Amino acid sequence: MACKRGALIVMEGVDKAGKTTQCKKLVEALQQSGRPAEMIRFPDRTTTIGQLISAYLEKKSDLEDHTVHLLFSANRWELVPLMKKKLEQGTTLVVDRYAFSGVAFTSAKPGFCLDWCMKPDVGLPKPDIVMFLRLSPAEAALRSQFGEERYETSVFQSAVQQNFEQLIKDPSVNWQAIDASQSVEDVHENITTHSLNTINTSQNLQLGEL
Ligand code: DGP
Repeated sequence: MACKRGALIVMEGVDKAGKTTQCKKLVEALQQSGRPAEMIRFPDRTTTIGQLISAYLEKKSDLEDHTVHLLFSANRWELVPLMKKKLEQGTTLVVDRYAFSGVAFTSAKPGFCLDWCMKPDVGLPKPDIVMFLRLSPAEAALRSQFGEERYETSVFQSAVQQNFEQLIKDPSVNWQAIDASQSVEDVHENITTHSLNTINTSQNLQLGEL
């Protein structure tokens, strides 16, 4: 019998919403229950393209806005062969940010629309579920100081939040909004329930494309 494929589970939201913490906890919980699972994080700063992105985020270099948008997308595309292989082998991938961050962040810049921003990511593996960790910019600001990286300002994050609220209306994507203002454990429980359902249902479905 062919091995059942893993699920592609994506976590999205503004900075400080708890995505990284929740991705790690979910992977741990899945592994402990005997389900193969791995975490992937975008941008992947380890590749050559990722290093260009990292320098840009750290404000060590400046890049034209369209150019950096395409680099973020290329950074996702370069991992596609590995992602597909892992999914086919039955490993569930828990992904910290994906194409939706690309759209929400770039379209928060003047002169960019959601439609143009989505184009370079069309054809990427489609997540079986995208969990939107919803946290108001005011609550996010209370969690801790923003760092020094580009985009880490309340004004920019508010624009990003509004863009996410538009994106989650797209019925072609399986969005699940999660109240990220709850305790870490409550959010984790909520995310685990949705993830287990998704793993069970997606194994009988073909992996789609964005
Ligand atoms: P993180 O390593 O998760 O803190 O992400 C780094 C920053 O980059 C964060 O502010 C979100 C932003 N970001 C993530 N993906 C994209 C993308 O595809 N495009 C743009 N413009 N920004 C992104």
